[in-house]
Amino acid sequence: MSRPRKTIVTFGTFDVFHIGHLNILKRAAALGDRLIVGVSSDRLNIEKKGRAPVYPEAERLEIVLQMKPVTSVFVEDSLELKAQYLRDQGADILVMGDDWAGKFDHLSSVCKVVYLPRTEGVSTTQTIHKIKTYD
Ligand code: C2G
Repeated sequence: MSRPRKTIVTFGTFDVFHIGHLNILKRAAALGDRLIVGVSSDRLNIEKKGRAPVYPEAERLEIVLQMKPVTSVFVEDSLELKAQYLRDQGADILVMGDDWAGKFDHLSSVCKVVYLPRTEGVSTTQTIHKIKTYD
């Protein structure tokens, strides 16, 4: 009998896509057989961060979907629905960057929860600042 496929799920905004985003997708995918990414909605970003992302949700979903490590994407519209999203997607492992360390430990009743280290020295906020201050 063939081994059951292991499904990895991760979440993020992935605005102004950069190498830190790609690194976490690659490392997350390496933990299983397929990687499903919940891309946070514009609405959720406005609610949680007070502003819309630079790239609209439809474009962020398409960019993430076309990344080699990614099998499929869906819209994450609420941080509180994580358990439901994980069940719907058949997650075996939830992967989050370690900026979220400890925040999702309660979901270990649904699937395994793994935090991976962030890539140093790159972020969407820094990139936006860099572009703004170019003369
Ligand atoms: N990341 C990383 N290294 C960086 C920047 C980001 O590893 N230098 C990771 C983050 O830890 C996260 C993913 O890339 O796992 C996406 O980052 P963000 O777009 O900043 O995601 P965020 O807005 O924190 O997610 O349920 C979570 C929400 O969707 C929000």
